[in-house]
Amino acid sequence: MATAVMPKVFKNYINGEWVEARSGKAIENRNPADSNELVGMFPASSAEDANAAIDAAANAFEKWRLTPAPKRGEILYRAAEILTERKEDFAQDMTREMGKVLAETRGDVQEAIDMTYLMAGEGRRQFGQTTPSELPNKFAMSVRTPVGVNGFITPWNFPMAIPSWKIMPALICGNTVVIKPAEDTPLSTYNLIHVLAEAGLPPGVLNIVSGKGTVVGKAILESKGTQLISFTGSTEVGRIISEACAPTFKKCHLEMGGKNIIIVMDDANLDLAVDGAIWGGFGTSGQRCTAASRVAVQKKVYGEFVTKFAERAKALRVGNGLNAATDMGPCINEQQLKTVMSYVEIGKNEGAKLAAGGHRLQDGDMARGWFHEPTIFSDCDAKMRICQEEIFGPVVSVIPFDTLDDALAIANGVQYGLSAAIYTRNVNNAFRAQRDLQTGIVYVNAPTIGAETHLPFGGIKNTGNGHRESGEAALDFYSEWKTIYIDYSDRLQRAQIDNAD
Ligand code: UN1
Repeated sequence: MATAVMPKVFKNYINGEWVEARSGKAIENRNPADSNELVGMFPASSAEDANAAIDAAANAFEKWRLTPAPKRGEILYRAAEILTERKEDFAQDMTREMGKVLAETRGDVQEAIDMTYLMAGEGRRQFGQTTPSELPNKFAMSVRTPVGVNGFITPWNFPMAIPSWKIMPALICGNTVVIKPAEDTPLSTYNLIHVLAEAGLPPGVLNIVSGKGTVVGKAILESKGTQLISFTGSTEVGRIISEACAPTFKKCHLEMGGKNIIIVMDDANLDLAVDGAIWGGFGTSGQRCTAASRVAVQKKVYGEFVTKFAERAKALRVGNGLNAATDMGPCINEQQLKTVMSYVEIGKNEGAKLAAGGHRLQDGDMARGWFHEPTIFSDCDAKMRICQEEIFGPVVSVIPFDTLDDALAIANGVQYGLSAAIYTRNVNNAFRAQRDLQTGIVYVNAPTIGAETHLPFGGIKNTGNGHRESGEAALDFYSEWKTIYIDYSDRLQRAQIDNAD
C-alpha cells in the first residue's frame, strides 16, 4: 500500500535520498477526467537538480558496473515481485493521473512487470560470441559492456511501461540512470522508482528528477556527464534531441511518431476487423504511438465496414477510467483536446465525411475533464492531413481502396513507419503485406497495438533512428560490444599475414 501512505507532495530521488527541488517550486499533476482533482505536487526542478542527479549516477557507475550482472538481476526480480503485489494500486494511481481505463492501466503495470522479469533474466544471459581465431593458440570473444550514465526522457501515455523499457535493460547492462518523467504523469514513474529503490538498488544507480523538458530534459541532454539518451515522444522533439546529441556523438535512441494503418481485405473476417479497428483506434483514447489512426478498406466491403465501425464507435462509453463501465477515457490535457478538436475541423474542411463523433463531451461532470467523442472520418483521401499527420487522439480516418497494391501504397505513403496490420484470410495477401509494409511492426489479423516485451519494438522512417526497445534488441542499445583476443602462443602472430599460407 505504498501509494496510500506516500505524501501528496513528491520529491526527487537523487543519490538514494528523496530531496526537494532547489527552487522549492512544484508542478501540479491533475486528473484529466476531473481537473478539480489534484493527484500530487511534483518538483519543478532546475538544471542544478538534474546535474546533481547526473553526478550521483556518475559516482555510482564504477561500483554498479562491477556488480555481477546476475546480482543486478536479483534486484530486478525483487522489484518485479513488488510491482506484482502492488499492481492494482499502481493501476488506480495511473488512471487518476493519465485517464486511461483501469483495464489498460493494469496492462501498463503488467508490461513493466514483464519487462522487469525479462531483463532480470538477462542478468544470467547477455551472451556474447566465442569463436576460433584464425591463428593457433589464440582465442576470440565478444562481451557486452555498459555505456555509462543514461538520461531518459519519457512520455505520458505509458508512464510506467515505457520507463521500464529503458530502465530495466539499462540497469541489467550495468549503466546508471537519470530519468525525467513526463510532466503530466510523474506519479506512475515515481511508483516504479520507489519499487526499485525498495528492491535494493544502491544509491545513485537510479535517480528521478521531475520538471519541464525545456529545463530538466535540456540539462540531461546537454550535460557532459550523460553518455546515452533515450527519448520517446514527438518527431519534432526527437529531431532537437538528435541534433543535441550529435556534436559529442552521444548514443541516442529515439522512438517517435506513428500514423499506423489497418488494412481490411474483402476476404477478411469483417467483425474481427471491426473489433481490431475499435481497439486499435480508440484504446488509450487513440493516444498510443501504435494507435490505428488509419483504416484502409477494400471497396467491396467498404460500406458494410464503415456502418459497423461507426455503430460500434458510437456505442463506446466515454468517461472516468476508474468506473468499470467506461470504455474510453479522456485526452491527457486541455492542449491535447484542442489539438484533437482542431484536427476534426481540418478533416471537415478537407472534405472527409464525419461518420461518428466529432465533438467534445462536456455534459455535467464531464465539463471538468478533457473528453472527446470517438470520431471516425470516412471517404478519406490518403493525402489528406488527417491521413498523414499524427493526431494522438480518438480520431480514425477510413480510406477506401481497390487492390492490395493500392493499400500498400497508401500504407507506406506517410512519413512514419511504426506499426501496420492486415486483416485477411488469404495467406498470399498476408505474406505479401508482411514483406512490403514499411514499418518496424506488422500484425496479421490483429490491430496495430499490442506489442509484447520480449520482441523488438520500434519503427523506421521518421518514427525511429535505427534502434529498438524491448527484447534482446534493447541490450544492443544499452551496451557496447567489446571484442577480446587472447593470444597464448608466446610469439608475435600477425592476423591476415601469418595465416596467409
Ligand atoms: C505506445 O504506443 O506508445 O504495443 C507504446 C502497444 C503497447 C505499447 C505502446 N504494448 O500498443
